[in-house]
Amino acid sequence: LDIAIIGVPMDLGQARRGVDMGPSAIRYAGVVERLEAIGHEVTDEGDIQVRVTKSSDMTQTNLKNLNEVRIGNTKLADKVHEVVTNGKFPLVLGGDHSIAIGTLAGISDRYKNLGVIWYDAHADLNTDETSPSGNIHGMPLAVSLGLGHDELVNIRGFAPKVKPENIVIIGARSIDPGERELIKERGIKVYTMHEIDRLGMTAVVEDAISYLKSREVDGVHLSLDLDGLDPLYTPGVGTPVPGGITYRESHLAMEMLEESGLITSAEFVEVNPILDERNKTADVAVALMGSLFGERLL
Ligand code: DIR
Ligand code: MN
Ligand code: MN
Ligand code: MN
Repeated sequence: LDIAIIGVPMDLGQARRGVDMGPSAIRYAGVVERLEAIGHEVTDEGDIQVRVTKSSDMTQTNLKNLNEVRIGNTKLADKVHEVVTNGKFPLVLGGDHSIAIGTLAGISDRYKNLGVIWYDAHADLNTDETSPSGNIHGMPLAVSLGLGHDELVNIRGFAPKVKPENIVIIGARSIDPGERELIKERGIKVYTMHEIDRLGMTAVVEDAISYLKSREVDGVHLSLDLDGLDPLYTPGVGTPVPGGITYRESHLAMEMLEESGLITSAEFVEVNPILDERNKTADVAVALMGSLFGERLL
């Protein structure tokens, strides 16, 4: 593959500082070298500029940092679109999960029937009306469905970016009331920790793959929030939730996704080195990328 790495030092979609250093931590953990060793062509496109000086929030809204989150995501969307248009595989490094708004906006006019795998402890399906926190990192999947604040929904001038029936959530264990309603109303496919415990990760990923194939998707974006894993393995995240996916299950999932040949773009988000233990979370992110991009022991 021809992989283009894009860093997004975004920390304005949630309340804890430090997640803007995620892209640096992941680079420090050796992402470029790791993917090159597999045999891929890797270009580091650098970071998207996020914090803008003299930006004021003119909009009446309960969403935190709406203006800067919108501007950062607009820049990211344009960059991702450029990379995809040039035939490269976008690998986006976060930053908080609000950046999925820009990533999906950039990909989705190339893939008209895009599938999305959302690997996360959370559903990220809140809107400006349902959000208990006002944090935009809890909203990107809803925004991509065309739900929520207009300024986020309409990035790159079209909406929605994704169809609800093309979404698969894996690892959910913290879902807010408004999100639960939306999941039921739109029939979004969710494998909670219950299904992972009960069926095992192999069956869950097999099922997710055949579901997306039955939807006849023309590409699949993997959006991996490191808090999808148990905080035992990825302590460097802003909103850890106990009872999560293990390190081995996550490698297995990545290997199965690689074998499926379905994945056409990916992002790894919510790495916060300030909250981490010796860059453990970034190391796990890079190890999982190894599996996702075809690293094998033998
Ligand atoms: C919560 C937390 N559902 C919210 N969301 C998080 O604020 O909307 N997403 N942490 O990753
Ligand atoms: Mn998330
Ligand atoms: Mn285009
Ligand atoms: Mn999460």
